[in-house]
Amino acid sequence: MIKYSATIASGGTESMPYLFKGNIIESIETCAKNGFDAVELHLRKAQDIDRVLVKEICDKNSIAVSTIGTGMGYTFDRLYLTNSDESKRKDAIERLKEHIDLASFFKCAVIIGSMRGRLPDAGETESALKNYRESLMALAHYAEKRDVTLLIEPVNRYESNFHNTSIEMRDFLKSLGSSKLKMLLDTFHMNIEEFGKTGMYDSIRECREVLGHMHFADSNRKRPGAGHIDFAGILKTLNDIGYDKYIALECLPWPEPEHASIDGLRYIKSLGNGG
Ligand code: LER
Ligand code: MN
Repeated sequence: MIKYSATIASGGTESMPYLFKGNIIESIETCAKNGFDAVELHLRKAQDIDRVLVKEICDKNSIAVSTIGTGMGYTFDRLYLTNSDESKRKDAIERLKEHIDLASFFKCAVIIGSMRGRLPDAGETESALKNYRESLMALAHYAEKRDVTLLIEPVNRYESNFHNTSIEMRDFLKSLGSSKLKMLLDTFHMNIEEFGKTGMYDSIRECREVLGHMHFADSNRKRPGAGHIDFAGILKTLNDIGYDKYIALECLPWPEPEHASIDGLRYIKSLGNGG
């Protein structure tokens, strides 16, 4: 059965698509009260939270941690895996290893989206891709030993300039051949990058073997139902392929966090299995 998660962050700017920003403990309690099965924790650093306390609060409120989001490591600290500067690339790998350790504690998965980085606009593309591939393999080996899944996310062309589509990402992940490397599909990015009218559905079908997580946001990055993405069609496709993992609402807290989370969840649930 599909489970629902809400994005919560220890900080972040207004434009970041996390439902709740600020006090993690209060956010967990609110998400549990409002019917979410889990929270997706977006952290700049693994050390930003008291993991024992967070686990205690989750257990007390019967809510899980589905995933750890790492994008703030890129936004605030410019840490990324395609970096040609070896020492900075190592810092990015170390930061992600700390997230993997935290995920092993919560028995959840780690997202690598923005921290993939970009390829240089001219020259050095091959070496940046090589750095990226090697970094990801090192992280996959680290994650395999800790039984943690890494969710690699295609993001749209305005945020990165490689592996923007699901098929490119699927083929790349298959070429790496680690059972702990899975793909995260985000409807906001898919709406920009996938091909044709049925592109989003076809992509989900084509990627079913590697699909490990979903982010739901509407075309305007507001909660599902606030834009023009056909979530009934997406839910139907997910049900057709037997998807039984998490859907996390990674969307703007518009008009305010509680309204957005309650309304977004109610809207998706009202669509059932998409008909
Ligand atoms: C960024 O746009 C995004 O969708 C995040 O999930 C990536 O870390
Ligand atoms: Mn996302």
